[in-house]
Amino acid sequence: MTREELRTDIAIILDRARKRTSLLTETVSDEELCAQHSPLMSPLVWDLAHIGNQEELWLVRDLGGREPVRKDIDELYDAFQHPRASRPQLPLLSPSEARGYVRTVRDKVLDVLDHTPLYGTPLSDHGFAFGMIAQHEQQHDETMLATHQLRRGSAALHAAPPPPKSAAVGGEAVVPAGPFEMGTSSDPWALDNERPAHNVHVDAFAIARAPVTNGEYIEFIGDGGYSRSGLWSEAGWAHRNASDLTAPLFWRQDSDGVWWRRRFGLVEEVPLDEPVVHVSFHEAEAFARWAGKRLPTEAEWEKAARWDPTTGRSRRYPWGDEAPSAERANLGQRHLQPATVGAYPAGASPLGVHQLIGDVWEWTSTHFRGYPGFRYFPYAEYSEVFFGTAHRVLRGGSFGTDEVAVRGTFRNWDYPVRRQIFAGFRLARDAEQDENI
Ligand code: AVJ
Ligand code: FE
Repeated sequence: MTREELRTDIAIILDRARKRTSLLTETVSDEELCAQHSPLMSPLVWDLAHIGNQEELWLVRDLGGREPVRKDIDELYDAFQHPRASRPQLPLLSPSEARGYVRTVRDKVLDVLDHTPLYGTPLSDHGFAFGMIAQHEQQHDETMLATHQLRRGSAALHAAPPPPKSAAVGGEAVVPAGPFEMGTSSDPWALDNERPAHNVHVDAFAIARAPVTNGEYIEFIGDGGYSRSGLWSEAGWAHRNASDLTAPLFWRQDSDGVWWRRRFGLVEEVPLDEPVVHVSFHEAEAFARWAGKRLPTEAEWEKAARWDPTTGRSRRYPWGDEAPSAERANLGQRHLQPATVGAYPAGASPLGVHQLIGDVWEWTSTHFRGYPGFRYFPYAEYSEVFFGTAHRVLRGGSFGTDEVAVRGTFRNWDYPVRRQIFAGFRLARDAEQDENI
C-alpha cells in the first residue's frame, strides 16, 4: 500500500466514525444529550467531547506536535477522573460547544495526516495512532448506541432489518487438539492487549456452530433456570438474587406467557431464532451448566475463529483475511439487532462455525490478562489497568461494532454483571481427540 492509499484509507475510516458519532448525537434533543439515561452510562454529550479530547491528545498534540486546542478541558474528559454516574454534574461543554470542539480538532487532524510521516516511530507506523483513535471513536459509538437502547421514549434511530436466515445452522464443530498462534505481532492496528503473537496448545473441544438463541434461552427460563441455585456460581447466584434477575435485560412476559422486548424505542415479540443479547456473564454461565456444556475459553474462541485446518495458520477472520462485508457479518450499526442464526453463511469458518464476528459479543470464561510478553502501548489506561480477575473477556463484536474495531484477535472485557452491552454467548465442551461429528 502506498502512503497515498493509506492516507485515503485513514481519512475514510475517520470520516465513517464521525458520521456515526453525528447520527448518535443529532437524533435526540440537546436536553436529552445532557441527560443521564442510566448511572452506568455517561450523558451522550460527555462521550462526544471525550472523543474529541482523545483525538486532540494523541493526534493533534502527541503525533502532530501542535499547540493544544483546549488544554483546560483535559481533566473533565479523563475517564479516570470522574466515574460515569458523576459526569452529568460536571461543567461539561454544551452540545454546540462540543460539536464545535470535535470539528476544530478534526480539521487539525486532517492537516496532521497530510504533513506527518506514516512510519518511523511506533506511534506513526502504518498510521497506528490514527487507527487507534478511529477505534476509540467507534468504541464510544457502540457505548452511545447502548445509551440509546437504555433511553426511554420513541425511537430515535432507524435501520433496515438484517438479512433472513439462508442456511440451516446447528450442532457443534470439533476442533482437534494442538497448538495455534494466538494474538498478533503484525496486524498494524492491533491494540496492545492483542499482542504479541504466541503459540497456545488447546485441547480438543467442541464449539456450537451458532450463538445461543432467544428460543433456547426461553427454554432455560421455562425450566426454572433463574430459580435453581445449583446452575449458578456462588457470585452469580448472589447477584441474581440481589438484582432480582428473571430474564435478559429489556424483556417482559405478558399474561399469556409470551415474551416481549424493548429495542431502540420499539416494543416487539422476542424473535426466537435470533442470538440472545443483553445477558450477563453470570446468566451465560448458568445457561451453559443447564445445557450440560460450558462457555468457551478465550483461546478456544480464537482458535475456532482464526485457525485454518488446511494450513495451520491463524487468519484475521473466520472466513479468511479479507475485510468484513455486508455479506459476511452483521457489523457497523447497519442493522439495529442481531441477525437470525444462519443469516451469514459467507462468514462461517472452515469448520462451519457461524457468526463469530458481528451480531453479539460473546462471553468467554477467561479473565482479562496480558499475554506473555505484554507491554502497554501507548498508555497503560487502555487495558493494563484492567488486568486481573474483575473482568471477563468478550469476543467477536456485535451489530453495534464497526469493522475497524473488531477482528479475530480483538479483545473486549467487562464486569460479569454487565447487561447493557450487546453481549450473548455460545456453548462449548471438552471433546475426545478423535471425536468427529
Ligand atoms: C474496550 C470497550 C472495554 O469502553 O470501556 C474507550 C474501550 N477505552 N475509551 C471501554 C475504551 C477507553 C473500552 N472497552
Ligand atoms: Fe474513551
